Amino acid sequence: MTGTAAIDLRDLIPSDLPDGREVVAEGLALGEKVDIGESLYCKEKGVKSEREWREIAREKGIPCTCMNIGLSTWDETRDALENIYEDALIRGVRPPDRFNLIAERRMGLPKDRRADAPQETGPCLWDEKDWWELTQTVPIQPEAADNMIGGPGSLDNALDALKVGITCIGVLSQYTWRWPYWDDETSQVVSVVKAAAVLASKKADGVVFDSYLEDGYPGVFHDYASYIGWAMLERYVAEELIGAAYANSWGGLTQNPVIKSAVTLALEEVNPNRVPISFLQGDTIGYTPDLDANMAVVANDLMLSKMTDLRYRLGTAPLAVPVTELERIPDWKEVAQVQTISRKCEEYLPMLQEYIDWGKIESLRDRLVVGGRQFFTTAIKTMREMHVDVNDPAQVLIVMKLLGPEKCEELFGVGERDDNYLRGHKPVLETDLVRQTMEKRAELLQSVSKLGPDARLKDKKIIVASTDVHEFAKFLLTSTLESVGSNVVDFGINRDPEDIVKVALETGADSIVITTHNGVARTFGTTLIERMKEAGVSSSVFMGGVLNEDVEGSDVPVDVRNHLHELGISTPESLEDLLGALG
Ligand code: B12
Repeated sequence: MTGTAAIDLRDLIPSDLPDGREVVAEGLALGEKVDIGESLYCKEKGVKSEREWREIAREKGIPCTCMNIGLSTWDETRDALENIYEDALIRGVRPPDRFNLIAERRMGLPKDRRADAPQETGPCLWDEKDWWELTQTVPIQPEAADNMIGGPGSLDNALDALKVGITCIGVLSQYTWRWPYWDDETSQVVSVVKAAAVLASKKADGVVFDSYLEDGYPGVFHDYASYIGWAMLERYVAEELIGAAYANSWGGLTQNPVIKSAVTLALEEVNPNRVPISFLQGDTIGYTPDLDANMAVVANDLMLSKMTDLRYRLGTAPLAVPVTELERIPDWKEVAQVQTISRKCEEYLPMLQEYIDWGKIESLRDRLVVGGRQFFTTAIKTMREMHVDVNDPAQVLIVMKLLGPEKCEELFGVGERDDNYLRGHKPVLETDLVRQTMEKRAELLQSVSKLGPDARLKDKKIIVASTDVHEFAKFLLTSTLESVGSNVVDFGINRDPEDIVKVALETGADSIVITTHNGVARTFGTTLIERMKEAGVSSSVFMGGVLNEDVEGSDVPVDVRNHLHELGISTPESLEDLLGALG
């Protein structure tokens, strides 16, 4: 099934990787020199850190809420925060407790590399004033979230965040990402470990190192038991090897509220120090283009998350997802709208709480915990057997990253061995997004087979690539094209235009099919076509996914399909249309 027996994990370690323990020592020393600022929120609550407040809230049964926010610039994001705060006061609901700053991907690069890197959706923080305003604009506590810790610029961000009073900083799982034009794995992992050690030096002050699991390999795992095992591995590195307080957060890629409740409880079971789960992300995959119908998705998702939080005193903060999720980044009104729904749901909790059969949810939790522990134990044992130093945080992190999600699950995954499943095991509990994607794939393949064979597609050489981390659409694209006999070159995810042109030259591809989601469609398309012209590559180009980009004068990204058409790039409406166009 796997062929993984042939992999020697030790071989994955780059020869220039320094001893992770020394990197930790450097980070601890750096952290000692930093003074943590005071945020408006902590001041208002009379606490030193967000963690301290969460622990009080969980004791007293006070529900907390969270939101994601990241408009195209920091100024727009700051104004949105003010608007959301005022809107809550006007409506008479409690304002959100916290927000995740969804910063732009450039923030993951070292400071001196940010200005010249390709721009995507989301704000960048350019100077001290921007950072300061994060905690001083309104009393809503920020998490320095996306693109803060994980990339090669992690250390810069950890230091800046602490200084302004941010005491929950993530996102560990994002260390598995690749940043545009950055291929130095060693410096990236060193920056992450050092940043984590800075946070470790402030553990006694309540500073927490967060990880939103689905941003890393759990987002593409097939089994929820693997989620739990992966979280245990991250916790082992962050807490036992580096000494930080590790919290996780999760939930966006799960539609079924019962499953979400069980997985959350399983994560709490493997959280020995009871660091409060930072936030419970709302469902992002149950939405349709019908915005009214999406209201039901938000309400159902929030109800069970909130009930789980209060009953088990988790001290977490459920995050309500705006109903426009499918389409683009939300504006402030859309965030405020679901925030109001979230607070209203809290009134219903006491009415419903006692009618839930928690026994069923707990038995699902228990199965996941057993599976997760087995995943973790197998991973550590296998690394040890292959002479990976499991006491070195840099080695463990880099080995897990370079192994990749498929191999991780094939090697350490649990559940009965069964070659009918893609990862060689029957999952303990199949993940929602993988199940949805497999159903979609079956539908697609059936509808394509109805179209009948198209000789023009057979043996056609087609490159398929994703510009970013989103890979489910790429999986559907390759499956569909392979099913009609095309010769598919799967060029993977997080690709730069220059690399695609190189492969097009090497393979003599007839067509290039790009899937993109991060709001970079116009810039990516323009660069790709320019580089193709320079290299004399004449393959036809197709793009799909979320075809938008930030433009001056709009706080949310706008559709750029017309621009792509002017460049000569086709944007078929569906995968079936793509086949027609390719033919
Ligand atoms: C899953 C997901 C993630 C997962 C990805 C897991 C993985 N490894 O694949 C995680 C959590 C990691 C993630 C991260 C991010 N995400 Co995301 N994500 C989604 C989500 C929820 C679903 C996307 C998905 O996989 N759908 C399932 C697949 C099968 O469907 P699909 O992608 O829509 O593709 C279909 C069609 O679009 C079409 N299609 C797609 N590509 C192509 C190509 C061609 C040629 C054709 C013809 C058709 C076609 O065919 C598919 C089948 O119908 C969407 C919101 C949503 N509900 O759609 C946001 C979304 C795409 N993400 C978004 C963003 C911003 C991000 C981040 C940049 C956030 C951040 N700042 O950290 C990061 C990415 C960082 C990085 N390094 O790249 C935004 C994009 C916003 C925008 N451009 O306006 C969205 C829309 C959410 C939102 N509303 O803010 N994300």
